[in-house]
Amino acid sequence: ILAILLTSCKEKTDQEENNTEVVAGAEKPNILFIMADDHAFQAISAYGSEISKLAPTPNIDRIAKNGAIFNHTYCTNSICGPSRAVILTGKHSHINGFRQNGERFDGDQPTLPKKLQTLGYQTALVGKWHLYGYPQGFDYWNIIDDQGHYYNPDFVKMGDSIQIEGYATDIITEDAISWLENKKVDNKPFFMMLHHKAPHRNWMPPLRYLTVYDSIKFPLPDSYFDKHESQVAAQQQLQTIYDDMYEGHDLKLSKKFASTELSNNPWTNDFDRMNAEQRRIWDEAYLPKNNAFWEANLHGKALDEWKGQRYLHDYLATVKAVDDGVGKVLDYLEENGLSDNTIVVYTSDQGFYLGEKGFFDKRFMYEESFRMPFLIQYPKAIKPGTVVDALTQNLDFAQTFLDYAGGNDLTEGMQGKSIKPLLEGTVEDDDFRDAIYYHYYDYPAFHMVKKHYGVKTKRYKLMHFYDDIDTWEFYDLEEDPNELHNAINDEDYEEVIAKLHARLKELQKEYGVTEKEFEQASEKKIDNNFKNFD
Ligand code: SGN
Ligand code: CA
Repeated sequence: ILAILLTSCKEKTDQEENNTEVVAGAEKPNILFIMADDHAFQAISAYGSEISKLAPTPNIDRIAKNGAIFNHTYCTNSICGPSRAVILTGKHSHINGFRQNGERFDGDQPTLPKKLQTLGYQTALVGKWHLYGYPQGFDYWNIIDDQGHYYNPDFVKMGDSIQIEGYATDIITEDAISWLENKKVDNKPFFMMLHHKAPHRNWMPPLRYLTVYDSIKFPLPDSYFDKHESQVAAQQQLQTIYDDMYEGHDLKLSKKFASTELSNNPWTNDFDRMNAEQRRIWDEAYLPKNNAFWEANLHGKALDEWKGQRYLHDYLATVKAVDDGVGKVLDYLEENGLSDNTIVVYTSDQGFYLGEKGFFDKRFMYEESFRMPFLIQYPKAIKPGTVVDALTQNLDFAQTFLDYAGGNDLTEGMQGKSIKPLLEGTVEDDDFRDAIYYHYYDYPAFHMVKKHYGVKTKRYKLMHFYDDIDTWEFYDLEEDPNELHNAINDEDYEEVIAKLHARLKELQKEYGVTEKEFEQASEKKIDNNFKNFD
């Protein structure tokens, strides 16, 4: 009898296990998409740069440890609104219609959150939006108004304008967690877009980190003083740290010794909106540093290097708060038993310069601004410590999430590819994609980076700057990883360049690029606010 009982008991357990497996297999994963604004991969320690070793991001790194890190994820158009529109639609800028900042996103078109809703998801968006017009496809949304502010920022919450006291990164994190906590329909899977404002310009750290890296001297990139001799468009940009930053607004420098009044500060509202206590703590932290600056009486190269240091200190301190926020959200998922069945992504809307070529900002198809950090965990299906070297793009995100959510039949018209097979090991990295297409349109605009488009393979890059110039650039990234020597006229590469030209044409055809794309797109701009404010 005992034997029979034991056998039947065992059978039951096996059956139960099988049942759980069936249910687990059918269960749709939650998706938590965390995206920062202008977060350079060089400032994430999982990517291993020297700078990030001195200013580590242990919580963002947790995602790579728990899951996978992508080394070759790129945007299609390195600028905020357009990148976000690509992520929402899975379509290139010329198809989704949002080519440059300041345009209005056509929210009536099909988007990822709308499709996930039809698959039974509850959806939420917290933080930066920057597509103008109210978001569609979200059951809950609370967006920062336009670019927003670091201190006491304005939000638009489900249509109502509100100002929230505090620091943007912390507010966004708290609001996201509070939505997770209070979700009305608990048996539905969730899709949340958690979009930080930080570490966007003007890099204002939280009060707790105003002096956090003061004892550290960060290495400036070797190309910090590069003069872009073979690069006409780079010669004409306005995003060089030591030429184009505003001493007050960007570098938080005082007008003179012993003063807390900021030097050149065209957008006073970033500081003026701090309350008296916040401003007191801020001034207490910056006054001694600014005094030390004035006492040092720096000129020339030393002054330029000081600017690079101040920039890195502030930028990385804002990153540290983002990392805290990621830690809080991961802890929340773990403590509430949600971790196993939740896909967590960490990325940025584009890359960013931390002094490479002397630059800040983004826009160029050069690696630092073109490449995005991309880390993903899904304990149920992704092996911890996975490294992916395939060429992937923000164009792929929508299809990837739909794939995981069981929505492969909802991808019509999308132009990317799900990366799920890469994570499951059913497609080899090198077989995923041989080349990617890029097109940047936002000119004339802030920083005056010329319009350009191009093609990139793992090893080579070909780009064409057009509109009021007509120059081609070519790089062999194995030989010249920092892209300092435009080799377009190098005869040794004639054949390679010809092949890239042909591949570029093919990609343009495949993605539906027409001649129209190369006409002036400026007339569509509604935000004309790009002049240099000197
Ligand atoms: C602001 C910044 C620019 C930045 C654009 C676009 N100036 O205008 O430096 O390039 O946003 O950034 S600021 O001093 O006002 O911050 S994006 O990430 O939104 O595309
Ligand atoms: Ca951005």
